[in-house]
Amino acid sequence: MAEGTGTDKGKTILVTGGCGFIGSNFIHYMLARYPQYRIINLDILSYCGNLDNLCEVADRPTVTFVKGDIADRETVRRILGKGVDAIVNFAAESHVDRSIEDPNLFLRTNVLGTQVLLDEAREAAVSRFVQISTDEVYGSLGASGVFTEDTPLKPNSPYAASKAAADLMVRAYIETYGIDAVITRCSNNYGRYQFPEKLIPLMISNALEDRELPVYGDGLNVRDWIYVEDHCQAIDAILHRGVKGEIYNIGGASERTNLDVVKAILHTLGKPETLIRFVKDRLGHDRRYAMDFSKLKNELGWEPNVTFEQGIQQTIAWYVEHRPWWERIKSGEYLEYYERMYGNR
Ligand code: NAD
Ligand code: TDX
Repeated sequence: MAEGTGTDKGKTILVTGGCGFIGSNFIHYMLARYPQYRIINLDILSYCGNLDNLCEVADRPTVTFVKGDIADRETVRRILGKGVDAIVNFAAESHVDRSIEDPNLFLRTNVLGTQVLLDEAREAAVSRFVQISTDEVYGSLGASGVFTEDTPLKPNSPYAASKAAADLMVRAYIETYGIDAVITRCSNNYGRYQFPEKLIPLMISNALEDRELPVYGDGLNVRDWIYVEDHCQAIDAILHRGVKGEIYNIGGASERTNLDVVKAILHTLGKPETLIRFVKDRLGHDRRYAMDFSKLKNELGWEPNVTFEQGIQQTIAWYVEHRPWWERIKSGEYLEYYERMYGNR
């Protein structure tokens, strides 16, 4: 899908899961970068979907919010019937620990929801479908090596398996029906609006409250951290210039152990390392992820701009300055608000 020029009326993009962490950052990014585009945000407002993430742009005439389920065919059909140029599918159950507790919803949303979107995109002849996948589909690395787009899929958690299944469904729709789709596989994101059940916002907010910081196992698991704005830029490049049927790895070139991340947060906030508490390890805990994103760099000219040291400082500053945002979540107040606004969630 070519970029809209300054003179055309712009494209209409359906963003699913736009009230979550990466989806909301992507909507902010797209509104700033392509003011002529129209964005339709389809989000079920699950426990982590938060309209607060978009309150600054809620009044924009170019953004429409639809509360609904990607697995609800009628809703998806109604939206696509209005004329949509591209779909960027962020909507998902995204937390590994929750998938270990109960995989059911992960299959429904991540696999069946994606399949409904693919079906309806095919029916409506949508020009581009971007499936937002994850590095976790490749499984776990030892001390050396990197994931390339050709690394076999070996998901270890129910979450990762559901994302891998969705990727295979996207592939099947490309091969069987010829739909124009691409798959992105990104490493661990961090930045503003991330739900405080994930490592970085949980640790920042716990440290600010002088609560213990629960580190799983020995704390030496390694993740490749990418600043969310860099991820949004990569998706922009792939949405507009990615080649039909291709998979693109996205990474931050910032491998850190969990312990290093937690210590950096404590150090910046001037809090003692005695707040760290080693707890029981996650079941099936992947040891290390590392991404080779040279395909995206060589073919579409993308690479990350923000170093981990810059990004973590900006992120910590945001959570310090936006304490009411995460306090409302941690207290459950925002869920009560949505129940009043939108009824049974
Ligand atoms: P998130 O959990 O913060 O947001 C998910 C959003 O999807 C929420 O707003 C939620 O309400 C919505 N949603 C859930 N079920 C839905 C349904 N049935 N219909 C419509 N909306 C629904 O997740 P995130 O961290 O922003 O991740 C977004 C996507 O990026 C996911 O697909 C995830 O697998 C992928 N991803 C995330 C990371 C990361 O580090 N966070 C890394 C790589 C890939
Ligand atoms: O309390 C914690 N203590 C801890 O040690 C939590 C929540 C996590 N961890 C560890 C587990 C992981 O090794 O920190 C690391 C990061 O954990 P998460 O933030 O839960 O992320 P991860 O499991 O790596 O998955 C994330 O990146 C890939 C996203 O949640 C996924 O949606 C994405 O696909």
